[in-house]
Amino acid sequence: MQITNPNVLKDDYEQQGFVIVNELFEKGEIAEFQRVTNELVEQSKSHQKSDTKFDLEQDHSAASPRVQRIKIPHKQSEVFGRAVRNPKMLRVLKILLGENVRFRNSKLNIKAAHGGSAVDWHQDWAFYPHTNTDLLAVGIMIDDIDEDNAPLMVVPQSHLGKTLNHHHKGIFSGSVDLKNEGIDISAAVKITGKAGSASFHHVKTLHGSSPNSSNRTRRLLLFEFAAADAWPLVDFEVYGDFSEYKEKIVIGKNTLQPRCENVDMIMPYPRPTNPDSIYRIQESRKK
Ligand SMILES: O=C(O)CCC(=O)C(=O)O
Repeated sequence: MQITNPNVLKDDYEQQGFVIVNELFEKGEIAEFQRVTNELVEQSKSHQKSDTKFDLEQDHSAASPRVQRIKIPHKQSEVFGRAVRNPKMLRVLKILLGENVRFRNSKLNIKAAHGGSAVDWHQDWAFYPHTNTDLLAVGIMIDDIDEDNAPLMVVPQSHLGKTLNHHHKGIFSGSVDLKNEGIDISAAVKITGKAGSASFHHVKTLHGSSPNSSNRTRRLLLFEFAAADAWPLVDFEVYGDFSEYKEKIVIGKNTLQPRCENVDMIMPYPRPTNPDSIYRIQESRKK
């Protein structure tokens, strides 16, 4: 989709729980993202284990770096820091989230060719409930993504349904047991497009992705945003201290008056032993 008609974009998002905007970022911007991503992967060679900067695959080594996720890329590179306020993206955010919007956090998920871990089906809402559901994640394609290099998959209209159980044996596991929850994912849509294209998915939209069996890397930069009056109910520290919380306003202004919606939520507690990474959290269901 192109942003020719804001009402169509908003209606589509509200009805389906996601929209894709083709080539929102220009070729030059994407070339910068690719350059910086390559530099960060190069840096990962001196990291042996997952830490605050990187989640690493089991077979990661200096000779053959296998990064699962670059954590908080907006803090690791100015290029990503600036991208958080990209005017074309903010224009879309204003249409979808309104006059006052706050940036939450970022991550850059990498699925190396012939590998790359799956991300099991989940709703972001299970990880970070707020006082209302006006939150979304932007997925910016750093590579061309097609059906074969492990696209993000979303279940249309799932944001209109209930909050799903993301617990396993009483512990938060960050993933859904599809059978138990009676979920049919046959209607899932694969989010594909040229590098620079971006998807916007609602915080309650059920989504996931497979391992990458192709011979091409799949890199996806994710930025999370919230309406300014959606206050976090867990993990306030992700936003930083209160002055950073205010600085994270990217459109409009801050408010001290949360808007409280009557929405179902299940708190992501108790935490598993390694709560720092979605990959480690989701492993608990596979054990
Ligand atoms: O990288 C992907 O395909 C999935 C991203 C995602 O849902 C997440 O990291 O929470």
